[in-house]
Amino acid sequence: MSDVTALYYFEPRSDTTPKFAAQAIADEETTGTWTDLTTRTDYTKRLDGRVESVEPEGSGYLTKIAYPAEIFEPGNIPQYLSVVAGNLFGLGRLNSVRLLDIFLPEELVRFKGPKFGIEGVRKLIGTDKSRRPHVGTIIKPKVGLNPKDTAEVAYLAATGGVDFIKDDETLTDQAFCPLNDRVEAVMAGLDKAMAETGRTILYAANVSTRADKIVERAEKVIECGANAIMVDVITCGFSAVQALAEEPSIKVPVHVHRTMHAAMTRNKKHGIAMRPIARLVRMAGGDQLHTGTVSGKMGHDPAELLEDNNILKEKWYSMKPVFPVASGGLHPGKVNAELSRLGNDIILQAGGGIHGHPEGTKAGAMAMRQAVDAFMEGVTAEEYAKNHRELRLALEKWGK
Ligand code: RUB
Repeated sequence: MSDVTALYYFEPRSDTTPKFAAQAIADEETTGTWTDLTTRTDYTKRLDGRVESVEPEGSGYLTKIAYPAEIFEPGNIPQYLSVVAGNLFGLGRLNSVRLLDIFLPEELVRFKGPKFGIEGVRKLIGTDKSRRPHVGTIIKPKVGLNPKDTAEVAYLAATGGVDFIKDDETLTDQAFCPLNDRVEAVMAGLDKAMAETGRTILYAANVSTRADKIVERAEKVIECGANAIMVDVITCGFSAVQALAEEPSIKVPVHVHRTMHAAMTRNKKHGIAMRPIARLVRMAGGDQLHTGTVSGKMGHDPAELLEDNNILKEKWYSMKPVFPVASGGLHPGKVNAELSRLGNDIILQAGGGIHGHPEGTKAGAMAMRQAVDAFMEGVTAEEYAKNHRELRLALEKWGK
């Protein structure tokens, strides 16, 4: 089996050479420690990490470290992370270190991956022929609505044209909006919308909770009618995504949100980039994953984002591609910028950009869809807005 390679950016402490700092990572994560060991016998030395390269990059260095595959337990993502993204972040010899990517041999990528993936989700929605981008919404306000009002907002968004509706990350099973009641109410609203429009609209109920309850919670919401589920991968863990995706009784797409990710991903010098997270979510079986926008409200690096989305979509052993989700501060005026950079295999999600429309949720959903239609027809949003009132009102409120 070939080695696992990890790519890091790092800045060494002023009294440490770059080579020594990189070696400290390789040692810490394999057979070594800060001193010689009497217990490091010859037969353990085959499991030593190796510094493959150290090259200057900006104000620091890039290093590739090879870890022998034998130190990984196949299928155990938490264990993979404790090697490639473990104690190294706290090493005093490094002022900062950021995991940029990981390259795993096939034997360590023997995961089922997404059950649905891009094609499976497209088939459910009915866009496998048109190939148009999907439009989703997050019910807003993110918390506060009761099940009846949540269902009404979902119904309006659905009849306005969204393909996908999700709970916000802070909404789980609070007393003001009990989860199962919410799912039953929302799905009744969506059934009505589906009967009226003939379209399937997915609703991902947020099942994020403690490890020992999450599968049970997902099974219950599916029993209540949910046709998708949502989980927060950083707060619940990769194991939660895997448990949900690999559970045979769960036959709906798994939407993966990433709240808290920026604590790791945002700092360019320290932490974990989105790329390894994207790879692991694909392995764990997420069908849709938030990766960011090129023009939205969250910090973003378009070059990194494009490559992250590529990691989700490119051929990777036998695993299906994951649908990337662009979300955060989007509105109809930003659709063209997003689609021109991100392509058609994307879910554009707008919360405020739909429910904040001057004429309400339904008009907001219509405006988002009109902006997507304009893009598909190769027309600017301004041009399209001349004959589409909802889009015009959105552009007047938010601009481009
Ligand atoms: C967006 C929203 C999402 C964030 C997550 O709401 O609720 O949770 O986009 O960010 P709005 P990311 O459309 O009102 O801004 O997708 O970057 O993880």
